Amino acid sequence: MEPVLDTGVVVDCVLADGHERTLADDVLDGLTRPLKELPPKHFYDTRGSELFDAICELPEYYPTRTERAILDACAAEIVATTGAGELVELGSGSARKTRVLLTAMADAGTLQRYVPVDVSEAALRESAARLVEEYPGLRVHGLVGDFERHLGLLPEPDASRLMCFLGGTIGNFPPGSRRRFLRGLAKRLGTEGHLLLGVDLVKDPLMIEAAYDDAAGITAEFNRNVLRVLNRELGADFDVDAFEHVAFFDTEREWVEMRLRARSRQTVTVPALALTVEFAPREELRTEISVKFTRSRLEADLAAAGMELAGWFTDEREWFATALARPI
Ligand code: SAH
Ligand code: AVI
Repeated sequence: MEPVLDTGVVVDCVLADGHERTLADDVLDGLTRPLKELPPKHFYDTRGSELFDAICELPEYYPTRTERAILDACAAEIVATTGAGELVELGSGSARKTRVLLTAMADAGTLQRYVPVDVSEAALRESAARLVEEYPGLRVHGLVGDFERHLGLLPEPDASRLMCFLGGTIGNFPPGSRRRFLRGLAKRLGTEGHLLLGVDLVKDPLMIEAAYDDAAGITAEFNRNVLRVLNRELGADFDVDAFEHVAFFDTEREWVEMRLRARSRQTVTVPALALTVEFAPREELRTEISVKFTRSRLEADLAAAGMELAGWFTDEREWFATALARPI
């Protein structure tokens, strides 16, 4: 029998195809509402993940580089406080900033295992392969799945657990489900575990709007990519160019919204769902909200989820924050 090569990487995949991501249910539910809406997780096929990586490099998109600078400054302190040996990462994507945490754990001599969770299989497999090469002795146990539905399938902790949710992705949840989600995370930390949350902060609306409507049009392409996913996965016939990208900051709710606005009347069929959807001229489809936080808003969310702040790290201009939380 051929010897099985021990690459240090195990990947559990619980998503068979687009349907497994609840795409069909979400489309049927979301496109038949008075305000049409789709959840943002469907952006992230292989092309969507690449477009997101390109967004992270844009001059207007400040969250990625600001969060990285915060992590550079505070990773050693976080590892010392938590004694973490295992890093679980939700929505890990290409795991670029994760290296800052893994390096701090390696430097402290605690690093054992990395557990990335993402719906984007290609991004997860590529980053897992690169990380085991970069960190000798690191074990990676990935989960290709939906962090809203599959966290029960995470491996049991095998060292003190630090769970991280970077990039401000927690802001893509509406407020009610955000608290429910955080409550679920608290249960997976164990008594010794910690949660590290990246949150984008409330600031000048013009700066936020520019970050979600860049001059090069990459965010617009990322936004329209969800229509390509529907065309491919469900046989829909969206004319992708007939929809324009819209991004605006809602000052009352303190979140930025991305929408797709029909340039003219559109009739779209979705054969897989036996569905026909009409868009009036200028009718909008909401594709994402991205909540901007204050420290007190996050503290209230954590309290509602049975957690408390154990650390709050931010940049000089207070554009972004990295919050360390633990169960009460
Ligand atoms: N953490 C990275 C990537 C953020 S982009 C960073 O900070 O730059 C959001 C990531 O979450 C993407 O990789 C996307 O594929 C993943 N994602 C979005 N919704 C998800 C869901 N419901 N379950 C699992 N992964 C999800
Ligand atoms: C993944 N998430 C935190 C990004 C955000 O900023 O809300 C997704 C994104 N949407 C547009 N640009 C980036």
